[in-house]
Amino acid sequence: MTNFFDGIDPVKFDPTSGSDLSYRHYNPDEIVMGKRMEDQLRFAVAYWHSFAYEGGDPFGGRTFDRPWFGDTMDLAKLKADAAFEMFAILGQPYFCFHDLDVRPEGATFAESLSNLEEIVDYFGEKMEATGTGLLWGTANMFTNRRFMSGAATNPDPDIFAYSAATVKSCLDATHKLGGQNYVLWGGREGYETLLNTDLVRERQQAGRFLQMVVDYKHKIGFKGTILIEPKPQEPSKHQYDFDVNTVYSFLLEFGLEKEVKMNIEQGHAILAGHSFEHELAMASAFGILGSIDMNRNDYQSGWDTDQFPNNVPEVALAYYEILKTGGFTTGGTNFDSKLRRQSLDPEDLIAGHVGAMDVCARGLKAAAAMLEDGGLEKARNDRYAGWDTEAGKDMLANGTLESISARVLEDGINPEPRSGRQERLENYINQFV
Ligand code: XUL
Ligand code: CO
Repeated sequence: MTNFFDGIDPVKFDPTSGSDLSYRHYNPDEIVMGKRMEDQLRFAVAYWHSFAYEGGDPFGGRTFDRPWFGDTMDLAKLKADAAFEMFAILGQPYFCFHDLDVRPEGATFAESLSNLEEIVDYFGEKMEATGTGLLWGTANMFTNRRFMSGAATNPDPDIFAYSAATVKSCLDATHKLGGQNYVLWGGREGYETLLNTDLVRERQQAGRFLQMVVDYKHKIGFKGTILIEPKPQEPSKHQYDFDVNTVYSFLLEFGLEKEVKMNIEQGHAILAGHSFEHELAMASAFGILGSIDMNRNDYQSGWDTDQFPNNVPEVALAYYEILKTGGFTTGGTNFDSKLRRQSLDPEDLIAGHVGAMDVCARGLKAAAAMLEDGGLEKARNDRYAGWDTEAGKDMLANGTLESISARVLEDGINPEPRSGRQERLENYINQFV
């Protein structure tokens, strides 16, 4: 037991409570589209933001004062104690971590590995005792200077090797802890300048690397899903996993489209010039929608600020796409969100998650109501109804420019444009959010 969260009671669903540390909308047992809300949303805490982030920004260092900050195994265990206490206070079913978040870096790879294994055993006992699950594990291959020119895409084959050994250790850890997924986010898999970069080689290296990850997953019998998390830039000027569409063509090229799905992050979608729901709809169309990282960016700064979500209409459209595919299977809602650097108190950490969970619960319920009502699907189907007629189907299947041209002349086809009804659809959405 730590005393970090002393005085903070477990957060309960109580819409009438005057406290900002209770759930007003997140009711884990409420049934939404045939499943308990907890099982639809499958929330996870991001270990890095909640327990490893020190409050720094490019102009100033640590603002947070946490008793577990430091490089020893004892402090890593104290951090784990506090983390599992927070999961229990929030009733969070899952968490996610990078190797670097949970163990001190060793002087050698072997020492880092043994630190990781010791913490994994420590986590294992706590997970068993509390029932908390691991949504996903991942490797941090972007913070240490050895990864400054990339991990799998590095010009130095020794860094590729170090990265392969690192991913093996993190996949082993995830497997041992019963993780539901394994994530690869390539923050340094990209370039700063084309002047020193061989795009063709780097793409080949990344493809081979991913094939090795998938082979190893099968070898050890890991039943979770391998997920790629797209992001267009930051920290690299340009990242290869730019967006869902880019990653899908990469998967096709390396024969991995049936093996790997997407972990889509709200803020990354925005950085790519898309909306969150666009990226989700795209992934769903390709059959590769896996999991989500839930946050929001500051819309003025244009930077990946990883703030807790607070915009119900946006979140509703995201869950609409997820529910339309039948909901999560191995995936879930990971709060890849961090406190602002002035939010120093333990209560702030709880409040950030409580508010975010309530926003997601409202979004989920709105999305379910829209789907059950069916208004959007009906409007969309009506818009394309011409393609369901015999003539429409036949033209697409068998038409040639000549045969179609002959029909246009013969039937005197002279189409009248029809309204896209965007305002009416936007008003429709507003009835639910
Ligand atoms: C970075 C980001 C990462 C990944 C995991 O923008 O989102 O935290 O989610 O490496
Ligand atoms: Co993320």
